Amino acid sequence: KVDPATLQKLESEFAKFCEVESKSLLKKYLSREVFDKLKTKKTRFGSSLLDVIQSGLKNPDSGVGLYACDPEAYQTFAALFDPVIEDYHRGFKPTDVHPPPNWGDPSKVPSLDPQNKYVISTRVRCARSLENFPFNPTMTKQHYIDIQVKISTALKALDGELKGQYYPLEGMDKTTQQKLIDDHFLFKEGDRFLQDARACEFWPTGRGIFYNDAKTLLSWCNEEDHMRLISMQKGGDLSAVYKRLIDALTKLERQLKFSKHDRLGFLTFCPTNLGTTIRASVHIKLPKLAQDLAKFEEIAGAYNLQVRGTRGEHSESEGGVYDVSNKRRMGLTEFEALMEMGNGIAELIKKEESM
Ligand code: ADP
Ligand code: CIR
Repeated sequence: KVDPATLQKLESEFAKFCEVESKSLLKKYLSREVFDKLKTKKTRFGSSLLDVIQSGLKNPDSGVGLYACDPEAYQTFAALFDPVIEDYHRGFKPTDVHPPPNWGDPSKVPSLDPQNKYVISTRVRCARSLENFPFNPTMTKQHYIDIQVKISTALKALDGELKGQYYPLEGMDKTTQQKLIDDHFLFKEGDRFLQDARACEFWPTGRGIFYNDAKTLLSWCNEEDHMRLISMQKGGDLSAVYKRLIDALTKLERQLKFSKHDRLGFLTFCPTNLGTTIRASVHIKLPKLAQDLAKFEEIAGAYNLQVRGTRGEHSESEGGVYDVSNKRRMGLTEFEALMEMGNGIAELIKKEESM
């Protein structure tokens, strides 16, 4: 049971949140009824509802506003997570089961922009958690260190085009770090949504980045998730980007055991990343469509696409460049998630050309 001080804090924070305006899914689904049902619950890791919702309470401009403080949170706080998951992943119901992994045939993926007119670069990433480790807010300093050893060791086994090196954030000079961020290779530092979810403890311990010489295969260690694997390159060759991700992941799977849930698929810290965990994106310039951002977002939304700024989530567009990706990651296969982006981008380009 939750201790009286936490319960009191939950009650007062919830009362305040009821007065605040917010478009977040937390606001939409944390009714008094759901709150009362969950406020005294605790997971085996000792996490309470406060640990799940604290980021969204402090940041009313969140899109979502909740995180799974530990792997059990999805079960314990299902009354809140389930409707958020159903809303974000476009109709994935509490009775639905995420399909088994299916990467399809990467050679069947068409090029996004054969004339090289609109697409600047293409990126596909996935997220993985390591089995038997908790998530950020419940991780000790030793967990961060142990995960970094496991992941950097596994990455060392990659060879050929995939061969690269792991660079811990600890000891990296600020200029190098900033250049990697500016070039879209490295995660940013000081994300307030993650900080307020207590996902940045012991920073920079255990955090780091792996990349090959060409910086076309990258991996992030212990940022939002234990591991992110990223394949990216200039231009619109989605097939090549996707194939590289599959090759690297297949090799890593031989050495690392990843957390997978019977119903939810691969487990991640943020409910938006569950299931396939795939975010396939392009950096794209569509000057006519982008003239009216609200309209652009509405059209993209009709193809289940999400629009982000040039530096990713919660950033603005720079020089007319947008990051457009598949929004849902659950209730469909990896191949379908990828093609959702591919097909949607083809439609957006058609629309741009007809304007
Ligand atoms: P994610 O959680 O998917 O990694 P973010 O929105 O945090 O997403 O973005 C991470 C980084 O990846 C940012 O620097 C962003 O600009 C970069 N990025 C995303 N898509 C592309 C792309 N198609 N080409 C180049 N950089 C990209
Ligand atoms: C928010 O609610 O805006 C942040 N907590 C981020 C949510 C989405 N995160 C993601 O797609 N990885």
